[in-house]
Amino acid sequence: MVARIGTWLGVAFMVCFLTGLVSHIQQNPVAWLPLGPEPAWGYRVTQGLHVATGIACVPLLLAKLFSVYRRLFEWPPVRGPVHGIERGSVAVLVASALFQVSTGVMNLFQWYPWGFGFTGVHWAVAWVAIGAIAVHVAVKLPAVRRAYAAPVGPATVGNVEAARDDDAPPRDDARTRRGFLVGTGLAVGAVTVVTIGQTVSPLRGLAVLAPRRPDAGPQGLPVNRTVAQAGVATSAADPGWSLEVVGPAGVTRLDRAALERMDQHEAVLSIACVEGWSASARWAGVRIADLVALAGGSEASTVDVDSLEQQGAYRRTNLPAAYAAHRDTLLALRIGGEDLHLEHGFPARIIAPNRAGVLQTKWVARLEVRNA
Ligand SMILES: Nc1nc2c(c(=O)[nH]1)N[C@H]1C(S)=C(S)[C@@H](COP(=O)(O)O)O[C@H]1N2
Ligand SMILES: [Mo]
Repeated sequence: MVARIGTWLGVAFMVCFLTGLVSHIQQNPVAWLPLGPEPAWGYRVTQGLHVATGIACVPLLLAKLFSVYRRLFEWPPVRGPVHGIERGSVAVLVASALFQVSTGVMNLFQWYPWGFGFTGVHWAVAWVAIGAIAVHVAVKLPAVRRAYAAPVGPATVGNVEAARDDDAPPRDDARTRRGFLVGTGLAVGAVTVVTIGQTVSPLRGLAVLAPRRPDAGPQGLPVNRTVAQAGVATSAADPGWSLEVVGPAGVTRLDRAALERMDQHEAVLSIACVEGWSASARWAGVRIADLVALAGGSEASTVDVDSLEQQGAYRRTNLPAAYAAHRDTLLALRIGGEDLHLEHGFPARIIAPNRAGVLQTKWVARLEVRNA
């Protein structure tokens, strides 16, 4: 039973780790793994999986701890060097796993009662957790093999000594273990069903525990950072707004009317928030590639994007060349045929395929085109 719950937990953690890696690299690009705008749905899937498997880890981790907790208090705590290393790795594993799952869930609710930056610490501790898991799996592999060789019946006991003693537990114990596995499976199913609707829209009616519903908000789209939170209520609504475009050809200013006179393009793209919700919309506006050309840039240019927002971690972002040149990467002016709502980034915002929600900058003030 312990081996089985451990396997599920290991798989969930691995998926969480790999999808988290994708999210981190997208926000902090590295040369060895250039992530691009294709496939358009990529981030929606990887981040949806990241949050769904993270949530599934809550009951799995509790079940796993419950099934082994007596051993956590074994005496003496250390019986030798190898045993000491193994016990130490378990301590690190339990602490880091609890830390990752709880801070991840708190981030879903944008609740930060701690004094450190969430993303940096969540990223660092992910490596600690995955390392401790690797050690734990390596140490436990023989026991896991033995466990899988037998059914979850009387002969398989997590505690091998008991089996050797011929001290086979009564049949009811086998039933209890099977029941515990089924119960854990049901708990995982239940937490998934009440949250997955935040990204799988046909199930949105069931998403009673998801902090964001994919259709709750102006223009049928949730809002993460509001105009008020960003402090742009006045500047974004100012009719005198114009976009500053800076590049090798010089500085150009374009007001909304000028942007509307340029070639308009449509793209159906989703906002996929790091917090796991995602929602699709039909966007329309000017291709970033056209603005890059106007500024004297090329297909190899990158674009720095500045928001009207004066503070906040996401007031400034960068479009790598592959994104800036993509036909569906837009400076969006409209959603579903209507002018962008102020909350969604009026007068203009970035929308690009396969891009983390945090990078889909709202209330754009300035684009700086840089040649590589
Ligand atoms: N300027 C600015 N743009 C921003 C943000 C922000 O904090 N500031 N938040 C981002 C995040 S985290 C998400 S998920 C999307 C959400 O877009 P929406 O509010 O239109 O749904 O906007 C992004 N754009
Ligand atoms: Mo987000």
